[in-house]
Amino acid sequence: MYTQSLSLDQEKKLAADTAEEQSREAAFQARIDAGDYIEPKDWMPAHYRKTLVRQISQHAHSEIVGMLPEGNWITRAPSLKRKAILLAKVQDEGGHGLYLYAAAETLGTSRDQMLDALHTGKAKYSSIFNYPTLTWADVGVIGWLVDGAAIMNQVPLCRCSYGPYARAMIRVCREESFHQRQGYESLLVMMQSGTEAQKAMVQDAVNRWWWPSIMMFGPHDSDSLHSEQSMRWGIKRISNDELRQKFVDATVEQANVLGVTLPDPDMKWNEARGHYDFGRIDWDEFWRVVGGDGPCNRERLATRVKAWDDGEWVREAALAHTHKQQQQQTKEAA
Ligand code: FAQ
Repeated sequence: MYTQSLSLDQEKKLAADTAEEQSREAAFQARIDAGDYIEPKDWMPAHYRKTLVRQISQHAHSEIVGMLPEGNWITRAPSLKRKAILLAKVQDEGGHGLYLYAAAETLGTSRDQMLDALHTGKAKYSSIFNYPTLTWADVGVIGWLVDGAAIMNQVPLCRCSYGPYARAMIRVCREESFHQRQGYESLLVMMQSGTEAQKAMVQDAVNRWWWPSIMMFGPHDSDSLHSEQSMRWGIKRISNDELRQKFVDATVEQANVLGVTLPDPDMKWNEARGHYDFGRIDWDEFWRVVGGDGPCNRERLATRVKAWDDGEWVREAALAHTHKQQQQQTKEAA
């Protein structure tokens, strides 16, 4: 008898909790629909928090792994001017990682947890950074195409419903615009006043980076796991396919000005759609790279793990200093 009445109480409590949860979720969705920003101390559904931690931390990892392909060229930049620009760009990417880790931390996940997930291969980062930078032209093409794709994807994130992420993205996007322009300008110099070999080097880099760049936007909307819910929650504002199309339309014109050919025989203007049609993306390649088997996945991860291990003494020293300061403050307060 006793057990039965208790379970009845439990059932009532469960029903009340469910009703309360549903009404909280409805109020939360209403705030999002009204265009409100959600702030760290506000109530949010557990899955909203989880989705944001996943996306923001993947984004942060992409920024710091993204320092590596271009970082390889800092010592080999062709002039002092190009070296200074590249140094500044790579440092900016590190800064973007830091703003983004800080934004993700406001959701209750520590930086150590996020980095551990990266280092153990549990967390993803953008597929694009698993391709090698074989020539100097690759650095320009990364600025033009990779930063160009990143801007297309990230400008709508400045209106993301989660305040700390949206605010971080405003500064990130301003810096990415400079990155895109420096890349395009360096290619323009080579295409307009370079040697035939330099022009061929630019075309070769475009051939290798084009398809991976349009893969950056993620799977087609029909295959995207998270898009529907993320769009309902105002985390994503524009779908993967729509962003990819906007990027293709803008880039074809830029390629014409530059004088390079995009390596897609099916690329052509479609009057009826008012957009460029383009060829089929090799999704097998995309998922292989996302799954850890791209040309540089192992190298990239090993470099990040080594940087983390080599930096241990810095973290220890910083923590020891903080600890000493705290002890001093306690002594002074006593
Ligand atoms: N690479 O359901 P969806 C940059 C995964 S920063 C690897 O569509 P979602 C700056 C996805 O995580 C570039 N994985 O997922 C720079 C999910 O797997 P999960 C990074 C990918 O989240 C420039 C699964 O596929 N930008 O470039 C990729 O709704 C130059 C299903 O996909 C951002 O992170 C991919 N390309 O949409 C730095 C922007 N695409 O998590 C240095 C913020 C998809 O279930 C030099 N992120 N996946 O295991 C986003 O906008 C979204 O997260 C998407 C994916 C659009 C990337």
